[in-house]
Amino acid sequence: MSINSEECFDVVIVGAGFAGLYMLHRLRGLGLTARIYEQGDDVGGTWYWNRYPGARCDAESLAYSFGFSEELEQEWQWSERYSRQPEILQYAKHVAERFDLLRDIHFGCRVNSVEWNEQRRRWSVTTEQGDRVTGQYCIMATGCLSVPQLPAIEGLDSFAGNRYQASQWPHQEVTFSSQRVGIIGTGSSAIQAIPVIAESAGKLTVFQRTPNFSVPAKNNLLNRDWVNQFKSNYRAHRENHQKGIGSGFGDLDIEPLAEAREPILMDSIDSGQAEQLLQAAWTRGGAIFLGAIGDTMMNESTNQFVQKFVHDKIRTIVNDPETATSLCPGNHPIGTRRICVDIDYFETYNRANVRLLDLRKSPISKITATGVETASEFVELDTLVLATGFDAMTGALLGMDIIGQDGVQLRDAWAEGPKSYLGLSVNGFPNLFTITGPGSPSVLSNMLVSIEQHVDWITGCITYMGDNGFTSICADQSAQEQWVGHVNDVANGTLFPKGGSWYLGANVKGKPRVFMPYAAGVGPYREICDQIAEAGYRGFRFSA
Ligand code: N01
Repeated sequence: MSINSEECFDVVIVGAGFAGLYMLHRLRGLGLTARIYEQGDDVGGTWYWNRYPGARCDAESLAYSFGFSEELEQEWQWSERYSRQPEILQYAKHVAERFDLLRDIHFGCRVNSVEWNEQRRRWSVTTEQGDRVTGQYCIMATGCLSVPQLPAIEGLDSFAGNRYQASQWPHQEVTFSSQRVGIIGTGSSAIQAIPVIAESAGKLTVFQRTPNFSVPAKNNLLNRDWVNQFKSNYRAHRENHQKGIGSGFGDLDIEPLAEAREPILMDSIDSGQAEQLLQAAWTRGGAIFLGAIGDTMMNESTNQFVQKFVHDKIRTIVNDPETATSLCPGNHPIGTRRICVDIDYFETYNRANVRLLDLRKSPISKITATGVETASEFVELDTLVLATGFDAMTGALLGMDIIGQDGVQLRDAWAEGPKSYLGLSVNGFPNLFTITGPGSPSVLSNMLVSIEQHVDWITGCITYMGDNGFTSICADQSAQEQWVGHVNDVANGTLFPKGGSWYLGANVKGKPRVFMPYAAGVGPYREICDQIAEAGYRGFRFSA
């Protein structure tokens, strides 16, 4: 264990996922010194940890990639429409090497304390491994879905077979052949893993508490001519992802959405046209299905129309009517929980070796050494997979001691839920920035689009401070309150709060129920951030 006595940096970054990597690159461009601390043993963040079978991105490869370097975007070749986890991890490594970032990253180091020193106007950052450094700025690039959530089920630890967690998957190969496998959870992770595990497992039992809406990815190998054509117009596509109506997931390239400047609302079309739009989006594949009818997330009756469309699809795909009924979500409007994007998920239930166990009819009572006991039966298992989600958005931040002005802990400041200005800065925590923090579009958007926007904004802000002789910046209390109020108002104007999802902290016992992301979309959010910067960073206080 090496103890460095107070190395000083301009900036200390926590996390070497895409946010941390791009942030470091931009800070280098400003001539600043920076150190990244990363808990994992390599770059990649979420793509380093989430190695479960079938893990891949639910945004399209050419949209889920960096746009800051034209050379990078031209030279890197994605192989599939939705990239697999190993390819995305390879891309993260390539970015780190190409921009010579590795020399400023300390791996295997978990930051446990970040404390503001008012006299020195610097952050002291300490790691569990004994490093202690200071930075004028501290930037949290800790990811929104990086703290796994284990189910509170009696006897979980007594299971004597193989136990895997989707978000902490082993680095060595895991095989399922001829085994009796059980999986708990039916969120995005499980919906990707189930079809792949089913291919080799002897028998797969899916323990489903809440069915989820999922749309087909329609994945394919990318055609080089199509890619070249797309890349020849990359700037226009990027602009569309950053400012368009689809939250950055890709181009709304179905008729007549491609030409529409405004979303097409249900009121402006008849039900036959609405069906056609949904069918076109379903056939096209991907999460932009939710954008096919523009008021799906705002209007209850539109949402019900879209729900019924998906229910009908499930009933058409799944042969067994009882299983199909169990798979039809009924307790939340579509899109209010993160929509899943799948490859043959519903089709998998037609396999003879796959069985859905509906926990709403027969809840899990306990886990024993040999399997899972429900109210109606005991399921013997060789292998148990947990795909039970994350303590999202605030988990990683509140897992550290972040101590701001007057010794206030972030976890106390956020006791009633996260409060920030723009999801970037917190009152009482000067020179601390959060990339894709609560209060910004983050998890509702293509994360790469949001990461680049935040990093660019922070870079602009630090440049402005240097140019004007400022040494510290802090969000103003009243600006923060107004922003939090605005984030809540926007959420309350949508159906999101009805989802009871991790967006609201509803999956973590005792977590305040606050809708955390900003739901107005990446385009409007970017405009607000830019206007605030142009107005001399309105709502922030600077000190010389
Ligand atoms: O987690 P989740 P996830 N007994 O929270 C169930 C992103 N992501 O890891 O809903 C039984 O969605 C729980 O049931 P319920 C994406 O943003 C992206 O799958 O609480 N079940 C639910 O079914 C996504 O939304 C990608 O009733 C229990 C499941 O576990 C986010 O990560 C891929 C239980 C958790 O689902 C999280 O997805 C993967 C219990 N005690 C993930 N406790 C891509 O980009 C929990 N559950 C592709």
